[in-house]
Amino acid sequence: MCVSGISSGKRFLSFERPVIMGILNVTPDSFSDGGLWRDCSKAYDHAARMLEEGARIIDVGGESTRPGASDVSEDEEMDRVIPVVERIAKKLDVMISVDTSRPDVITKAVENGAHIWNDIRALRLEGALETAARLDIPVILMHMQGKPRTMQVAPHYSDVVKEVGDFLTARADAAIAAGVRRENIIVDPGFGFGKSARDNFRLLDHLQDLVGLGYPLLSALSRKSMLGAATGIQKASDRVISSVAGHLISVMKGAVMVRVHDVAQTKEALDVYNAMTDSRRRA
Ligand code: YH5
Repeated sequence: MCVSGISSGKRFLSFERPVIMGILNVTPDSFSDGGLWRDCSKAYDHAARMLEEGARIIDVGGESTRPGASDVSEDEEMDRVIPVVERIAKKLDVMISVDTSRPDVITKAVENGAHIWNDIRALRLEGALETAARLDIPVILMHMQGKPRTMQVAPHYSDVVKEVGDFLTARADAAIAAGVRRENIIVDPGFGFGKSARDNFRLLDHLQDLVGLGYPLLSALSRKSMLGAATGIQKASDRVISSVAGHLISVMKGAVMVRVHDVAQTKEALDVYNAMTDSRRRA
């Protein structure tokens, strides 16, 4: 199946070239960038910078999903996310996704200008399927084994690629049954969510099988510990080159979106990929 892009409101995003989604953490305890962007104007400035560097989507997230992180109340998540979404939507020409599992948070975010629902729980919270159908916006369905707090305790699979593929198909089927349009579904293997380093690299190696499910695929391994396992680099913010490598591999296996901290460096690598694929089209 060939999906040309996604639409939300008046916006269209083409998948003819790989799309960079820039990560905007609005958590006070985000461990990868120290939660530097909690303050609304700092967050806005970072979004503007990622847009300049080549991001086509800004992913705003107010829930820390780091293993062992404390739960964030819905009010707290709203307070973190909504002002930032509103400001970006008013001022920047960019699509906005919101990294949330809560139907009321995405509803409010969409009222304030958000375009895409990025749900690490793949619409499994109560009311989520119905809300996705009602909002009629693109939704990212991610695989996770277990729950954020405990998912890295003892991840286990007999065939990780098959299990992740079956899960994503089942969630896409559930979404469609609830009234979500097929064109609005994006899938994501969920690197690092209840997976050992070996599981993660097996998924990366077989990413084309998941692309074969027939939905656009997002790869999100930016700065994650699987890269530390491969390189020995302990500090997450030092995993820039390994992140770029992992995302480039993903795109070469058919991913159409990459979720990254380091937009400029990712753009530089994808420019090379794009020059190569463009050479197939033009003389
Ligand atoms: C994802 O995979 N992940 S939040 C651990 C790290 C670095 C980064 C240092 N939201 C995903 O970004 N949404 C998050 O190690 C996501 N897919 C989608 N769709 C975790 C994160 C991170 C975790």
